[in-house]
Parts: sequence; C-alpha cells; structure tokens
Amino acid sequence: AEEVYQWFYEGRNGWWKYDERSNFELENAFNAGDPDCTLLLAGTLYNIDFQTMTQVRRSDQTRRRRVRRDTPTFPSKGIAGIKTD
Ligand code: V3L
Repeated sequence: AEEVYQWFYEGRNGWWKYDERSNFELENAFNAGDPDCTLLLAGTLYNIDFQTMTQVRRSDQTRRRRVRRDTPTFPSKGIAGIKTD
C-alpha cells in the first residue's frame, strides 16, 4: 500500500497542516522531483523549496517558515489556521 503524507508549515508554537488542495499540489510536485512548488494561499503567492524545506512569500523573502513532510498523525495545531483539538 502507498504511504500517505501530510505537509506542515511552522506556526509560533507548533505545526499547521496545509489545506487538502495545497497538500495535493505539494505531493505532486515533490514526487515529480520538482525543486519547489508555488502555491496561492489566501491571495498571496508562496514558494515551497524542497531543498531547504522552507516556505517563503514571493513578494517578501523575509516571510519564511519551515515546512515538513510527515505522517498525518504528526501533532499539529490544526489545518491552515483552523484549530483542531
Ligand atoms: N496556509 C495557510 N495560511 C498561511 C500559510 C499556509 N501555508 N502560510 C502562511 N499563512 P507569512 P500561529 C498562520 C498565513 O508567513 O499562532 C496560521 O495559519 C499565516 O497564517 O508571514 O503563529 C495561523 O492562521 C499568517 O496569518 O506570509 O501558530 C496564523 O499564522 C499569514 O498567512 C497564526 O498561527 C502571513 O504569514
């Protein structure tokens, strides 16, 4: 069976899951061997670099977060800013 992966981006005190569509796009790009993936998140363009495993705003490179590809059970704060308990 194929392993399922979830992508996460770093928050202030933990990790958030990417939304389902973004996760799908990240998995497709990562598995295709692309060096990076561009996502439109709430009207803002971000680049996720698979070498450095960081997400950066394309219009402001100082807005940088770590990302991780892990199992869906890895502890998270929620999904795309929506808290889950
Ligand atoms: N998916 C959804 N929203 C995002 C993402 C993403 N991959 N990246 C950034 N944002 P920046 P705490 C986050 C949002 O990097 O309390 C969380 O989702 C980001 O939202 O400077 O610090 C929470 O909603 C932020 O509001 O471009 O853990 C919120 O932060 C905004 O884009 C607080 O989370 C600017 O992020």
